Amino acid sequence: MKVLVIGGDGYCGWATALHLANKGYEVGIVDNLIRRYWDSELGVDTLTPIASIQKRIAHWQDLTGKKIDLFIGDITKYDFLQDAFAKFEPSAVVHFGEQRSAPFSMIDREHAVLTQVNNVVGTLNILYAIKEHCPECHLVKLGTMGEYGTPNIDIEEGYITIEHNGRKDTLPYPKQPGSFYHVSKCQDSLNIHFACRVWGLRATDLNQGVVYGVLTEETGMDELLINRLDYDGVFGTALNRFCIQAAIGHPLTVYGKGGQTRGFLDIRDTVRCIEIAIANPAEQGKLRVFNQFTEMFSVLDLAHMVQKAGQTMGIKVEIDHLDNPRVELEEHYFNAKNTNLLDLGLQPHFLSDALLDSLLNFAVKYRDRIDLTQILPKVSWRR
Ligand code: NAD
Ligand code: USQ
Repeated sequence: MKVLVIGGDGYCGWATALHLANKGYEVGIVDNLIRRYWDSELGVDTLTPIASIQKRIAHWQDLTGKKIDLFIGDITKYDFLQDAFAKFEPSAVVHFGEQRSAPFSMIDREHAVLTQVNNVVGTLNILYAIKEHCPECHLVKLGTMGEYGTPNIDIEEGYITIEHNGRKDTLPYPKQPGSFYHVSKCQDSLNIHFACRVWGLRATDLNQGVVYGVLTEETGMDELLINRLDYDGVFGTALNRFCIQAAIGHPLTVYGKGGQTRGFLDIRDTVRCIEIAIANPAEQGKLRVFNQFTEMFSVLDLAHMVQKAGQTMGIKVEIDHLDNPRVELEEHYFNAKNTNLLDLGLQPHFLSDALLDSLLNFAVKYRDRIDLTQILPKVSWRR
């Protein structure tokens, strides 16, 4: 089976491309390497020294004998995308290729527009490419739990059954995104749903929570295959940032009260969830939605867990409550369903002392690469 991994040079995409190749799928990577450019524009860098995509792929082939095709180009350019589809002829497309940082999308008007054009146009082009080249191809699209926001009722997986004035229907779950980035994901979901209903395409929207960790079976095989690990205030995410902050003795940057609760998952489960979604495709004409996270934590819970893990390693970890640069509820109800992937066989790697330990040790190993000026948040939702 041929799987095109769009955004295959990124954090989730690289790990997934190797995992699928290891499992015997024929893999092609599409990426325009824009994420590497955005990093250099902001003056930030991954904690880990990542090789060029060409070197990564060549080294993977040397180690395993497995070939990965590479298409370098921008999916918002339809001619390029069509050409990649015609050459590769995918039976499934996994779409990670978006601008994925909430703070990046809130820098200013230009970054909000860039984010929405890049994400919405890219996804729309993929829908057209599937319709025109391979209408039976299964689209597996990375959405986000942040599409739902933090409603005061349980969060279902994509749809909710509502009774209203004596009538009943199952409808898309209401969306309350928390940044212009998250809004782009909601627009993607609407476009994919429309294409499934009107053109009969099939898709799975994976509403993923915040991913943590860096090693997977494949990316851990050799240092040249190492994955990116972001720690800066724009692209770094909560738990990864906290472990890296702890490793250099920087107080943990909890925004506001820290009662913000989110779904989280280990990157080893990200790759497995994608494999499960591909192996069990959606029905033709349907948009299926899975909530892709394994556990829920508040930001302050995570900070306390990192503090405890640091103590056992002899590292003193302080927790700071910074003025929250975002506009979000700091105390709220949050109870999201996540049974669809479990029912299909996902066996979660729950957050453990061993994982925190290995992430902290990883951060200690590369601590000399850390730029202290990139740790505090600089982007405000209010400006
Ligand atoms: P990332 O920035 O590491 O990787 C994204 C990749 O897509 C990059 O290599 C980038 O160059 C590429 N890309 C972006 N726009 C492109 C375009 N127009 N054409 C071709 N390639 C393009 O991001 P990630 O952390 O791997 O996230 C991947 C996906 O998963 C995103 O859609 C994100 O919204 C979603 N997601 C991520 C997380 C997380 O915690 N990292 C959580 C939930 C959902
Ligand atoms: N937070 C802190 N301190 C930090 C960083 C974050 O308190 O140093 C808080 C934020 O205020 C927020 C929560 O932690 O309440 C999560 O923030 P995050 O930066 O870890 O994640 P987020 O901005 O939501 O975005 C990340 C990915 C995005 C994905 C999303 C999944 O960058 O691509 O869509 O996680 S979710 O959060 O479920 O929407």
